Amino acid sequence: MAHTAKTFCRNCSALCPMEVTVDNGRLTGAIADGSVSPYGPYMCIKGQSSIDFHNGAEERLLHSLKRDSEGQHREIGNAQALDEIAAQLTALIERYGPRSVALYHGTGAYRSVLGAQLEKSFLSAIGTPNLFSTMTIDQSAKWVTSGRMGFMASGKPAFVDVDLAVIVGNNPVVSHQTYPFGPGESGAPGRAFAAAKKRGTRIIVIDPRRHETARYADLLIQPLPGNDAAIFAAIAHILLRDERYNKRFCDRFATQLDALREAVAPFTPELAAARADVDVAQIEQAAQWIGEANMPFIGSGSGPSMSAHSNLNDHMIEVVNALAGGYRRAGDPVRNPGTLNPRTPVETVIAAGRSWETGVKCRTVDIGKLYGEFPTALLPQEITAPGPDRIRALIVFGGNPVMGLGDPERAVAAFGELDLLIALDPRMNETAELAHYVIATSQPFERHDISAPGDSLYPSAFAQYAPPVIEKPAGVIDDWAFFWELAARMNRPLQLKYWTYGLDFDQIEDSMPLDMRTRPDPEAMIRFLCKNSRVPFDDLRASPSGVRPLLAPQSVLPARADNGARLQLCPPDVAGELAQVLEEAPERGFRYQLTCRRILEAMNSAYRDNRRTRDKYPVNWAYMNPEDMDAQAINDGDRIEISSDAGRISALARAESALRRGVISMSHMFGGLQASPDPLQRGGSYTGRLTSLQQHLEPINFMPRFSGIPVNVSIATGD
Ligand SMILES: Nc1nc2c(c(=O)[nH]1)N[C@H]1C(S)=C(S)[C@@H](COP(=O)(O)OP(=O)(O)OC[C@H]3O[C@@H](n4cnc5c(=O)[nH]c(N)nc54)[C@H](O)[C@@H]3O)O[C@H]1N2
Ligand SMILES: Nc1nc2c(c(=O)[nH]1)N[C@H]1C(S)=C(S)[C@@H](COP(=O)(O)OP(=O)(O)OC[C@H]3O[C@@H](n4cnc5c(=O)[nH]c(N)nc54)[C@H](O)[C@@H]3O)O[C@H]1N2
Ligand code: SF4
Ligand SMILES: [Mo]
Repeated sequence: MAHTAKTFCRNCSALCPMEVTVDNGRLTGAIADGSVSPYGPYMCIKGQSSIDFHNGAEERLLHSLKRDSEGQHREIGNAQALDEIAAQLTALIERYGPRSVALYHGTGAYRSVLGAQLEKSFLSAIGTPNLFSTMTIDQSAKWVTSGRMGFMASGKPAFVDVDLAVIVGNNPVVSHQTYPFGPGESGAPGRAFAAAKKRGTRIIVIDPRRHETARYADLLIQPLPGNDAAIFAAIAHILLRDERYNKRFCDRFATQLDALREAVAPFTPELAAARADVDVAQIEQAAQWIGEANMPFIGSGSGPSMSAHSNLNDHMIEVVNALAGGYRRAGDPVRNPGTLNPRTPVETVIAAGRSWETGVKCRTVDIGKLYGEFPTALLPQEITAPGPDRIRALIVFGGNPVMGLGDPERAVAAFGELDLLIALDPRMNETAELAHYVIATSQPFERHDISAPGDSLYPSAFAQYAPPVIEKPAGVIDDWAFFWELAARMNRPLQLKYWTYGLDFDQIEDSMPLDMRTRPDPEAMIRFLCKNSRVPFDDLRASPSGVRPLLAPQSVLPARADNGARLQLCPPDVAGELAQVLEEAPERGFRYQLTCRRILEAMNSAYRDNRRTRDKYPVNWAYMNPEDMDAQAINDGDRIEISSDAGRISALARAESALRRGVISMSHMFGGLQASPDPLQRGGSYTGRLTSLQQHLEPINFMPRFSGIPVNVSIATGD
């Protein structure tokens, strides 16, 4: 008998509420559940694909695997695998110390709530500082900015309160990535943009590509990539030149305005326009609108964070947001004050912490932690550089780092030197292929979750509890249970805490010590996470579509006293980086720059092999401007060679007039690790091959260059 059940999707941070149909122990369908959702009914194609995946598409793993001495993966029971892993980790820690163990937290781990919390407890229990995540190969430029500038504890305005949205290198209509990095709403993003247009919100998009979100733009600037620092330095220049910045805000909350004035003086709009190859008038226009706005939100996505001068790009974008006073002020509405984790925003500056300058450092570079993590681009050398405390065991939780890192020669070789590589994943991805153990984990619909990852991101207060709607296959294990079982075997007691970014796990006092003899009840753990919730757990359990608590209007509180902290608009290292940009000559000998791009159908490497994706993307097309194609006599569908100074790939060209000239736009993590002249045969082209993990790394977070990569293109010859 078929029945329906309420749950929510866990593929991305929109966490769309959905209603699934269960028939004879199988999921047969899913529709959006808009009954309580803060976005109304909404679901994207990946919501459907997660049903296919659950039913075995993409060769979902139904049991765990162990690699034998011939390199073949063979089925192994979870209890046996856990016994062996626990024994090996214990021996490594005894012999080499806790630093020999590391963990990589991938995109699949963020929305596996109990797993992610027990992961933190596990690392703390064994005492290793070696936590890496996708964030340092993504947008940790934002973390660097808050570490160098400080940030406003009042937070940024909700989209409904914004009168100007500036969207830089971010395509939320496809990626659903918005708050707190950029303006918008993650669920039903198109609807939110359409409503904003109706309200009269001005929208500026700065992106080499006229992308899906750009259809809502009032002003579209299509720069050459890697020039956001120059563009925003020029906008700061104009705002200061014309005295159009928010003087009241800056006098009260910012400092180093004189240093900033001096540093951006040479960044005339003409200089930025020439560098970015755009009209000066467009930069002047953007600055004028920013100067006129009452409540602007200037934010960015992965584009500027992945291109040259990543940290500086982000810093200058934030500088302009600060000059415009783009933060909530005392008395401003707080549309979502948090449900599970209630917050009361205060109008005060949190001082620049520069966490990477103190505390525990990497082995191979004198750099400390950024939001509790080491830079992922350093992971290969932290494994390979000789020394007693080198990383010898790596747990990959919901990730595909050998593909995500790029530079396969270096990354794959380093992973090959590990004594123990464990992949915790429901897919046999490229990293799992290299792993000694692949632990097959359950699917979201089979486990207990709570909407903690969306708690501060929803446009209004909302929470949802998702118990399993279907039983998990016998051979798979919940992510959290993997950590608990391992810790139990290693005699390391775990504690459940409500950890969120910015907190030090060890310093969180409120905890639920776990019984290490009997597997904890996941519902009891979720109940603990709801301890401070505005909606009691029992009410959440009784309302499977979620709850929107009725709250009295909340507003930002004034600070009780001035804590003395100010936003550091132009610290000396930032001024130095700006001076460097000024002197820099364009990278010679390259005709194009390759930029990043996400597709609706896939989530990085996940769902790339779903049939809904493959219908449209037998390969990740190399999109080019048609005039560029004509100039090189390249036709639609032609096989081309793309080469950077780090490597080369073959790809299939596709015309896209929405793309400006001089840019090639491609999605990442297609094509597999093996180089191949035939993209069709490999299901695409692996763009990571064009990135180096030794050259072009940023200071502080060691962000590699994944966008704005200088490349040349030629028509492929032979096979
Ligand atoms: N459907 C789907 N959703 C996803 C993902 C997915 O794979 N698929 N991935 C998730 C992840 S891990 C992340 S990090 C987020 C990312 O979310 P977004 O950042 O919104 O992702 P992209 O679509 O890559 O958008 C980046 C944009 O930056 C532009 N760009 C490239 N270089 C530059 C530059 O130098 N300057 C400027 N101004 N623009 C530039 C590109 O043209 C592109 O439009 O999305 C998340 N959501
Ligand atoms: N060249 C280039 N490189 C890039 C990028 C780029 O734009 N260009 N983008 C970068 C960015 S922004 C990111 S975030 C990284 C992505 O890097 P990764 O996170 O390392 O890669 P994903 O492909 O997202 O891997 C997610 C894995 O999690 C698994 N998974 C999904 N749900 C669950 C779950 O509930 N539990 C468990 N255990 N596993 C689960 C999926 O099956 C998948 O294998 O790549 C980075 N690398
Ligand atoms: S936008 Fe798509 S992938 Fe993201 S939560 Fe909603 S249905 Fe899932
Ligand atoms: Mo990402």
